[in-house]
Amino acid sequence: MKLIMAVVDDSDSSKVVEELTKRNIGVTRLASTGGFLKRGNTTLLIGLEEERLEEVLGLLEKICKPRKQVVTLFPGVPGETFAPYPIEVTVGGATVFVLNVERFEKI
Ligand code: 2BA
Repeated sequence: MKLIMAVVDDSDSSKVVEELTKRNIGVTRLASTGGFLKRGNTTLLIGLEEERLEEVLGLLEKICKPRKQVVTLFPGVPGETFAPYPIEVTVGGATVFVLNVERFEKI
């Protein structure tokens, strides 16, 4: 068994959860915050049989399209001036970790 941890954009998460649920694949949605942009994103925990790994990775790739966006950063270092500045970053896409599951129980 495998566990996928996927960090996705909030705006893509509902579609991913809907597709996984349709396919009878269990998923847990966690509210998370990116360290760089310091804004909300979604972390999905997806436990699945290894045979379905590629199917789910393909689904994430199809739904979570990377796109460019200009965001305004607010530097928060004490003692420095707090001049907000815009930068272009890639959002969307999915940051995916695939872990081996040693044991899986539903008790
Ligand atoms: P954030 O840390 O908020 O990063 C959002 C996006 O900002 C990143 O997208 C990247 O395009 C850009 N970015 C990040 N650090 C940067 C920097 N130092 N300079 C310029 N641009 C930078 P992704 O790389 O697709 O990451 C999306 C989210 O996935 C991240 O949100 C974070 O929550 C998570 N993530 C990415 N890499 C990770 C890792 N190695 N471990 C755990 N979580 C990770």
